[in-house]
Amino acid sequence: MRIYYLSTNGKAAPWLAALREALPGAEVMEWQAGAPPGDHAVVWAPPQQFFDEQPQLRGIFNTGAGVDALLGRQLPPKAVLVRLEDAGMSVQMAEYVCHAVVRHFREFDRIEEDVAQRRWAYRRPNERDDFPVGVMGLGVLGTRVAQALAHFEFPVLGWSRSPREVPGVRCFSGGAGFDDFLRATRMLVCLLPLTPATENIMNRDTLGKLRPGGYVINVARGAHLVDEDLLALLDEGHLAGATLDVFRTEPLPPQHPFWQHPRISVTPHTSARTLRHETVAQIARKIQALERGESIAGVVDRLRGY
Ligand code: NDP
Ligand code: OXD
Repeated sequence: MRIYYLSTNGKAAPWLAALREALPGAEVMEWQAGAPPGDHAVVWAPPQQFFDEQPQLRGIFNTGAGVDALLGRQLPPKAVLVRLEDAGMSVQMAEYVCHAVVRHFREFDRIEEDVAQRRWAYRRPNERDDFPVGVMGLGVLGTRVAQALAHFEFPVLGWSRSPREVPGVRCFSGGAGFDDFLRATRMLVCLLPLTPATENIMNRDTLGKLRPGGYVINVARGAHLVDEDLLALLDEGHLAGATLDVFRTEPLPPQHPFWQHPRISVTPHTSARTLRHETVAQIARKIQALERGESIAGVVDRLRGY
């Protein structure tokens, strides 16, 4: 069995070593143009040329949860496309989102400003019930995030494509439930996959339905958010702020207004990093299962887009 590893970050060596250790019977190598046919590929955003040269691939394993970049390629029709399921990302995502929610709710930014001025100032505590948090996407990551927020006793709402039940979370689904979900939400978290149905989903119309003083946390993909609409709603005062980890263009261009905006916090696509050990272990288990002819979880439905 031959397995190719392809990444855009130029750090192939430790991945190759980890894959070889986890799959001792396999020939694991970095792909080069003109290389012989492989059986499986472990990839992040590979060039189209790779798929054009490897039409016989049986498994394509993404080293991330979101497969939007891969679905933009022409993939070998028979290969199963497999996404990462958690692999250490859900706890990171829960940390990140809880941090952003708590920082806003507890007004830690303002406290830091006071402290910088050596000002010993108390603020009236906010009421938790006035800060309902709505999580769009109740999959592997969204469910963990919603449950973590519920532990902090925020009112938590969730929205998904099909009906879901998550203890401690008021769940809505589909187009029919979207308006009610938005109108009941003040702090909106996006953990949707990027698909034709979810692109630009955070726009003037939808963000305008959030409760006054709304707050946006985007940890999914930059194309979920219409940048200009967010800026307009912040300027108009309907929204109080945003924490953004993902952007339409990454790295975020130096001249982009998000960098300097006083009520936007920017992080460099770092809310949930791919962890090599967990990722290789999960992918190796799935390759072995496929080789035994077993079915595996995390196979992407290419028509649905996630
Ligand atoms: P999952 O596939 O497990 O969950 C996706 C959720 O979104 C499901 O609940 C699904 O509904 C819901 N959904 C999909 N389409 C729609 C729609 N049209 N309307 C309403 N709900 C919809 O994905 P993960 O939780 O693993 O990951 C989510 C995304 O997070 C990834 O696709 C990726 O873009 C992003 N991500 C970002 C990272 C970062 O570092 N910033 C790191 C990792 C992931 P249903 O339950 O009905 O299927
Ligand atoms: C992912 C990501 O999709 O890191 O896993 O963005």
